[in-house]
Amino acid sequence: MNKNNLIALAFILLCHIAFGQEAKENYVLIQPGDTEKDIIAKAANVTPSPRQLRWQQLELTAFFHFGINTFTDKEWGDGTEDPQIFNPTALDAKQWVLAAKNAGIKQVIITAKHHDGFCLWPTATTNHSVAASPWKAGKGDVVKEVAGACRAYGIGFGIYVSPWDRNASVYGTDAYNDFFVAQLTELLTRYGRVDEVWFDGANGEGPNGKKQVYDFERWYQLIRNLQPAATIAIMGPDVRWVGTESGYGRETEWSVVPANNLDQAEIASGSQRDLVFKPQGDMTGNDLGSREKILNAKGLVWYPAETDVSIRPGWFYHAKEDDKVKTPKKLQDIYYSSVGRNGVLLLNIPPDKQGVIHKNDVANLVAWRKMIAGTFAVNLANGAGTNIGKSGKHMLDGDYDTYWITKRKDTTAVIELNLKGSKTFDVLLLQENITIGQRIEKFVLEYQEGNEWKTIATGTTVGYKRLIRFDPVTAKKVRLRILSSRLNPTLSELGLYKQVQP
Ligand code: FUL
Ligand code: CA
Repeated sequence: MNKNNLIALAFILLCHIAFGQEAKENYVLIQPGDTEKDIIAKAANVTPSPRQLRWQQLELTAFFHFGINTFTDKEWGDGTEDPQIFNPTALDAKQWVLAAKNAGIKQVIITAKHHDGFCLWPTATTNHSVAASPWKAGKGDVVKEVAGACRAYGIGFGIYVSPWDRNASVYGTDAYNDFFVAQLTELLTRYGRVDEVWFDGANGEGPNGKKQVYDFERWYQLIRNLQPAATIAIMGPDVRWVGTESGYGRETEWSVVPANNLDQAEIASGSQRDLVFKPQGDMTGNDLGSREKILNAKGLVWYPAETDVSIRPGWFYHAKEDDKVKTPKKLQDIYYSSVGRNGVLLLNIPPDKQGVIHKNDVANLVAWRKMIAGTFAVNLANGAGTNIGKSGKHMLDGDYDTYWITKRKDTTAVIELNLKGSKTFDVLLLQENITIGQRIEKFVLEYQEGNEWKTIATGTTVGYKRLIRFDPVTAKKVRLRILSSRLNPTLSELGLYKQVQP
């Protein structure tokens, strides 16, 4: 061990002594001597990085799948498409962004390049781009229009760039990694701030029949250098795919999961302050982060779930799907099963051949928003008296940053709420303060009828946000019992709501 390593180790030890635990990080190593108790406490102290926290708090994000496939009426292009067919007659990126924003969406991602390799910006890397199309006489730039609209309306901007490229002649050779770096560099330097970079896992054959070995780590480093605030999603270190494209996440969703490829030496030396590799392990199974899973891990990492789904059956626009747009009720169900299950929703809204979001999609988005905004407008627990003293107010003030936490070593709690009169509600909202860690493992909501406490709903994990729906209950007194947590549980917010139906 060299001198620098020794100094770094001494620093880590000092932190242990000073704080009784490791400084807050979004990953931690499990040491051979760690007891079960140590490991559970370590898991409970892993927290999101600032870019992960910002992303989680967006709750609602959108995809715009748009490109050559919009004009061929296909889902996947093969890279032989003629750029001449790309010709939206009325492209209006402001209309896209406004439709998203009006639905409560806080960030959008444009498919700058899909598997067909056609670039929506005038790149210097290939002729297979908008520059070779008749749209705006080859002077157009879709990425720029979307980035500009996001800035104009004050929402986040992200890019989808497909590593799989069925057009690039260099695909399948080392030169492709340089080609991809050049494309990313253009995208990350020309359009101002980029908030999310989305890589999917498709790795098929290119035009020469070869597959590519992707140099992901080089790409991650480039993104960290050029856009340090951007989350790198799916095939990336910051955000994990929830595992389905249905819009439904897990009821038990831990944001802290095993990562067995953390580098002990790099972490100990302090050179690894920021994850620049994808945590490995199965991230699509039913149980990712239970006690059983983490006890056998070599390391633990904050790696939260993103739930992607399209508002239509396909990812790209097809006129034949105009009457298959998900209904407001279906979107509402998806909201509760994604955002309400400790995930971020990434809802795809594909612009049509004209270059606008179809009126059916817009109408359903508006109606969906009305239901969600109406439901969560008033917390029926507001002003309730509690049995937990002053700090009880912190979970009822509508402010995520203020929170309640148990005293001493309590990992369970009973929180009684004396509502301001008899209230009728059918939704429970819980939010842990994830800047402290994710801890709650089991809870039950009950109401008082006469002298009896009756169960309304039970749940396991909470995380950033947990929403549970149930048949309407009318009560004056309710209580939340936290039955099990990994360390002191926290609650930033607790809410009771009555659903607004369409
Ligand atoms: C997948 C792609 O193959 C689909 O076309 C779509 O872009 C989806 C979001 O990711 O991997
Ligand atoms: Ca609060």
